[in-house]
Amino acid sequence: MSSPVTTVTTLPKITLFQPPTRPWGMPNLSPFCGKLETYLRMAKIDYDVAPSDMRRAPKGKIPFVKIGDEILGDSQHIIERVESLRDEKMDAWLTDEQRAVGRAIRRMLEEGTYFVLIAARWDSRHTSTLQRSEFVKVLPAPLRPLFPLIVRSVRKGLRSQGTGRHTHEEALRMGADDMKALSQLLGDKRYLFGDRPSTFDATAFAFVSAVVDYPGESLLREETRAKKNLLEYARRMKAELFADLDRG
Ligand SMILES: N[C@@H](CCC(=O)N[C@@H](CS)C(=O)NCC(=O)O)C(=O)O
Repeated sequence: MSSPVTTVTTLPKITLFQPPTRPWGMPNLSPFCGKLETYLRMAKIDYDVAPSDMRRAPKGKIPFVKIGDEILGDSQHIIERVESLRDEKMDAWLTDEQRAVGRAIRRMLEEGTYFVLIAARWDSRHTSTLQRSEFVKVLPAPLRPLFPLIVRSVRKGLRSQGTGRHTHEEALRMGADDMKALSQLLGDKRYLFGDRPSTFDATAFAFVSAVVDYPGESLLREETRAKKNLLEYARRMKAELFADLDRG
């Protein structure tokens, strides 16, 4: 699979290692993979996609990339590395205050809301159905019977991170309030900071899609879906960047 966009910048060849599926009309099961691919498409950078073999992941997480001969992990480090190689910086037009707000939004979604999203998806109502159905597709066949162990390990991770110490309702409320804040910050603008996209929109879009397109019911999903500007934002970003998505 390669991107449908036209390359405008000469960069070393980029291979994006990520799960190859696009479940439920979202760019990726992983919002961090969705974020990185959204950025590459916004920046009109050509890339190839290859399946993510975790044994090669430098940080033991997805996404990771190969840029020329260099293997790099972490969506943000990758974006910063690619930006450093480009003449045209995507966020050059932002004020210092907008950058600071963007950073706060990004860190809220990636370091806070993300764990609520995981709590919602790995809730026992969804692990035996929705979550299982898509997650096993990206696991090597011999690991698929180990899904119940993965469920246990995800829940253990949530507990040690802290989100898992709250009741399910408390955690979902925190995530829904994050999305309410995002909706208020977006207002009626096309992108987070006006008529032009910034790298922060890659995170915002990937997380909104990861919440609203996931079919499993949760307070996080229902309250986010009630924010019309977030739904419209996700719809626009998909139309602009992901015409090759199956649906949604
Ligand atoms: N800060 C990392 C976070 C990436 C991340 O948490 N990826 C998850 C999938 S959404 C993962 O690989 N989890 C596997 C694990 O933690 O073992 C980034 O921005 O890339």
